[in-house]
Amino acid sequence: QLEVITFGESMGLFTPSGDKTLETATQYCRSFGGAESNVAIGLARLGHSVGWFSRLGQDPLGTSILKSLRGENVDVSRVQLHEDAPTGFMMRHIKTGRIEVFYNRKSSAASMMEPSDVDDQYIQQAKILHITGITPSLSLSCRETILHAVQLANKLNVKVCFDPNLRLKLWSINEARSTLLTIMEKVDYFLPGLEELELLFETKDWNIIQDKLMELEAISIVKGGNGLNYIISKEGTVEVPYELSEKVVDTVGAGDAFCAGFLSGVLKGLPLDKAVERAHLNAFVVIQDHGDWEPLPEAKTIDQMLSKNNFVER
Ligand code: KDG
Repeated sequence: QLEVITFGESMGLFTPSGDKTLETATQYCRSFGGAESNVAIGLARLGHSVGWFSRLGQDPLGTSILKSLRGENVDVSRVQLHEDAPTGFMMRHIKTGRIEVFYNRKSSAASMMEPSDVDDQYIQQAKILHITGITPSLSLSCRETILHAVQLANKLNVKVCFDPNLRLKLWSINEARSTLLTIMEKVDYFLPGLEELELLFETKDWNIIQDKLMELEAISIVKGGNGLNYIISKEGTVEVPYELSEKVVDTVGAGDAFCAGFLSGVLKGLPLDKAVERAHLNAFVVIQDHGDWEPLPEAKTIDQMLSKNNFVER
């Protein structure tokens, strides 16, 4: 029995070591990244049972991603390794807040996912299916796979959590808009950032944005980015204030950490504002260190932060 199932592309991640650019660096740190597998690791570290599936190439990047996720206690029993398509990779350089990303993921194994990759029995056992808007941008068959998975989860009464994760390097805003707006109508939890909403709804008017979210069946959790997160449902808007971090090292992966913390709160049966508080704390920890998933905290750390105990390791 798994509490959460998620799927999407994970890729090798190369980051220049030292202060060089993607083009001039000769030494790179290798890790991996993928929004959904980041969420899976986050949930596993918080003590939840979670499965992630995808297609990976039968190559060193693919097998190392598989082993790392298995080592993080993520169920990878439905992952397929393919000999005829490679694991994608990305190169990323973060300098004074500016993020430069290069993707090499066209025709990757993951981009070949098909609706038949979604195993009904596997999904049926879960309480929540977590998806992101990256997957439908990868290929037509990935778009069909996401729509099929959402439809299946709706039919099986499995709740769906959706982070739009708008990636304009992967598709145009018009393509993204039509697909993501369709998906958001069919989910239970919608976790966008404020900027993403402004782009998707083509307005910066917060009142219009709130009205549009209130029309949805979903409960929306909006990452405000300004010391306030918002819970928006048919009943209205609840503001959940949070403390801004003084130390920001690397914000990549913060959204995934937020999703993992939120879902953990929901699975624990907490009121939504408490789940959002956990979401924020999870992200708060992640932005203070390097790596998309490496700094994700264990449940113990979050509990200590919540109980305001001094965090003394020894
Ligand atoms: O959410 C963090 C992601 O940006 C990263 O891990 C890679 O999934 C990724 C993507 O497609 O950008």
